[in-house]
Amino acid sequence: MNTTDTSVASPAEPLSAAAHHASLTDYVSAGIANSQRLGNRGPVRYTDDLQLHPEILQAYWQHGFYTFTNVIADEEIDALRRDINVLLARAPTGQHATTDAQGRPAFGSDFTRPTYTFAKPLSDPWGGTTLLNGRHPTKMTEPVAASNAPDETVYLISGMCQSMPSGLRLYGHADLLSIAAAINGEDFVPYNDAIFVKQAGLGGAVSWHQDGVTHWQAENWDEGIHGFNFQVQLYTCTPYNCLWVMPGTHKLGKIDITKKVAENNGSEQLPGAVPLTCTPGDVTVVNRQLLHGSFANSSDNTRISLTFGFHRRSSVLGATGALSQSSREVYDEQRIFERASVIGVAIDARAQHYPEQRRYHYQPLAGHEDSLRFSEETYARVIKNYNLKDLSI
Ligand SMILES: O=C(O)CCC(=O)C(=O)O
Repeated sequence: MNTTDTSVASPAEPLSAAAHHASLTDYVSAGIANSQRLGNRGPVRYTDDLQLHPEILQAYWQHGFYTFTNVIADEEIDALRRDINVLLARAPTGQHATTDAQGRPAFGSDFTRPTYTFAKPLSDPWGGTTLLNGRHPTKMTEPVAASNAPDETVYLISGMCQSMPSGLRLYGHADLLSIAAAINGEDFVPYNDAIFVKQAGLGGAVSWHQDGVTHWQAENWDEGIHGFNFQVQLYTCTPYNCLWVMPGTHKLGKIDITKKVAENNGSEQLPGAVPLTCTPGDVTVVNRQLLHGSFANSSDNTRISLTFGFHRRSSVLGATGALSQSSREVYDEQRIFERASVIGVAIDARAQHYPEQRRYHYQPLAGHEDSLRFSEETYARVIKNYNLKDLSI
């Protein structure tokens, strides 16, 4: 993409990618200044008895997010990138295609839930629609992609634990699971996962939203009731391609996003937001009630974010399905056990691959370790199609 053409389009004509990129300049400067004021980022730190350091927890609960630096080692990032590259090379050529760019049968036909979700380049496929419980009420700017851009581009990849050996191992990472326990309690439970693929000059926007959809009116509502999402970053996240968050909004209840944008003269550049800039191997934690979103990636840098979340058990037990899950589903003990068993197999897959690393002991599966050793048998029984049992709220 040519980023030197910064001519600004008139409101009537669609924005070029270059003009879109240029239109973010002042917002990016303000966001960086906001971010430097907060400074809630740093390495994972523990107390002597291996509890996540209380200063980190305090910062997370105050602002609703935290950036952990240098969590995933370079070698593991390389393995994740290799697996993602295979998935991208073997992706169907479009949402309804069955072959990849080389004419081979596309990856994913073994799984019930589609592996790939496509979007038009630089579009905002969810904004202003009723998709995903209508939680993205406004639409981000959709700049015009380069004339040689494909009609559709991979927007999301689902099921990282079944489609990427490195993805399953990542799911059992001891630091990440320790953080999940510190935030949601030792009996925490999984939510879902999705890989956001924001290719340079092509990646779509994710309009401003809060993730949670079920517990806003709950009697016991509080700032942690909808859990959080990790994002493991495989590439550098710049203010132009990264996720933006609005600090502290996880405490405000359900926000009227349409009103907020209207009060900002209709501009999606909401004041006060912070860009979650990262280097490869950094991991962000974002509360699912925090207002967040990302702009179309009109920059020259690709972002790939492995996104997976965890909940408090009490938020999920007895709840009914939402988002990707049908409202007829009830999250009972058995359902939670089956979905949580993915964590058990992931911990063992990681231990087999990295025997020198600390192995996380997941309290809800204590005593089940032998039946959850990573093997062909547990892949077929626990991992394959595990995402049909996601615990979305
Ligand atoms: O990474 C992005 O751009 C969007 C992520 C997001 O909206 C989410 O994790 O809920």
